[in-house]
Amino acid sequence: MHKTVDRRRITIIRGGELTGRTVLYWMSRDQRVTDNWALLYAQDVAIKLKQPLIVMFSLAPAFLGATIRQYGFMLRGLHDVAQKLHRKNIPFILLFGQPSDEVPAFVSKHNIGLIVTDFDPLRIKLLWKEQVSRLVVTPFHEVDAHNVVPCRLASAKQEYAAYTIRPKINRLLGDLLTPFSTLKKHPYNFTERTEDVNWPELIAKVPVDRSVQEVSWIVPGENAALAALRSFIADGSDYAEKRNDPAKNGQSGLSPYLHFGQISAQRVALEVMRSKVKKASRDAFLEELIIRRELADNFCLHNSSYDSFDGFPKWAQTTLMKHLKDRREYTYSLSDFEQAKTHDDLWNAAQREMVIRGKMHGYMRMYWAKKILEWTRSAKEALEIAIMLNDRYELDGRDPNGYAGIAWSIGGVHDRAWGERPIFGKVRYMSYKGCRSKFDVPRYIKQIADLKDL
Ligand code: FAD
Ligand code: FO1
Repeated sequence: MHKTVDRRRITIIRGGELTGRTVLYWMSRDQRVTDNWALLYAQDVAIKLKQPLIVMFSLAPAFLGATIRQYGFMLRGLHDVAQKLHRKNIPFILLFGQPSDEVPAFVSKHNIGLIVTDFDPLRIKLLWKEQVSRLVVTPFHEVDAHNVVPCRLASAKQEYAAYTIRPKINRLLGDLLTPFSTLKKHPYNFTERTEDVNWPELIAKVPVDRSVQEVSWIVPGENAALAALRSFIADGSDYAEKRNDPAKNGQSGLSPYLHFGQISAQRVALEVMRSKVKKASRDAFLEELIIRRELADNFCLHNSSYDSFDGFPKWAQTTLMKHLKDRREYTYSLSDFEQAKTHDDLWNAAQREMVIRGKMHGYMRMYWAKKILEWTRSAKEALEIAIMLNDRYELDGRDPNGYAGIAWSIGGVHDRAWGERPIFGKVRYMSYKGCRSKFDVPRYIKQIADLKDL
């Protein structure tokens, strides 16, 4: 039925004969025009059927605690998407409200012949799709446009750790880490009237929590994402040495773009692989970008308790329960944590970095989450606080990487048992002293102190 999109990326949610009617791409996770397999597949089918192609985004009012910080970034990116699609003769339509209500109504109103959507392992997204597929009779196909190796193909079960999924992914990379085909100017017109979105008004008026301000250090959208990739490639050669040093700016800074799908991980991998970045850094980066990131999707897809204590491996649940009553030298409340009011200046700096910049350094995220375990009364409480703060302040929050990263830090997910100690049991411990041996702690603290308050 199509030549450019590998069939293994496609899951038929609802089958049925494809009749000659408009094809819809319900865009959700992969919010970009270039390098988007779901969009390319939808266009292939529409051209085969000689039909118009339209793209729709269903804007949910309150998505997993997101604030104007994340909605602003996302909507500015979608503005880019709408403009790019217009130039390809593909209308972009924004719906507002619960997707389970809006999408079925839209499908029947516009007599859609095929719904294509992108893959997302989060519970809320699986629920939306399940609700929509119960309310429509239209054929409904899902395309994994987020992963280089489609999540459903890489493994049919929850993988234990990076070392168990790595061979399964590497075996398929040759086939799937391919160049992208190009989106054509669509040859068939959608004749119904669609009203343009007033983006500045929408961003000013969208009814979301505005208590966390937008950030200005990063420009949203596909073009800015590609520029960020280019600048990472230009000076990413010491990624291997610098990536774990919060005092140095050694990460790529791509996670907000990857989270909102404003850039394709496959595009990032292709460009890094053919770049002059030194091999050790290329390998270290691709391990994170492909193996770690796709392991997180695998965790969320196959572990429905990805954001709760029951999602931890049995050994971790047992050891944490055994140490539940251990004396805590410090215990802090959610607001102590949120306002960075602990006794630990390094932890406070990481918290302030997240609150002010909306992006905590990757190395500090591990220390940050582990200390929440140490300074609360239980792993359950620690998990709730870590997820709530991460998803409220991080631009890249509400993402499988976050649920997996927090579960790794607090519940030993994708990690092994370590020497037993109070509170942590056999869950890996991290200490202030350990950080001091790894990087210039005072320098990092000073840098954060110099960040101007928003
Ligand atoms: P780089 O080092 O440049 O990495 C490039 C890309 O590789 C990242 O954008 C990401 O897609 C992927 N990657 C890197 N490290 C990891 C990892 N450990 N797990 C999965 N993918 C990874 N990442 C998020 O995207 N959203 C989150 O909410 C989030 N929360 C986290 C919470 C905790 C407690 C921990 C330990 C990690 C969390 N991570 C999260 C993973 C990781 O810290 C970030 O992806 C990374 O710091 C993003 O910055 P970067 O793109 O500059 O990283
Ligand atoms: N996806 C949607 O389809 N509709 C939304 O309204 C929406 C809001 C949103 C807000 C913050 C955020 O971080 C993500 C949001 N997403 C939304 C989902 C996002 O596109 C990703 O699919 C998931 O968050 C990651 O899997």
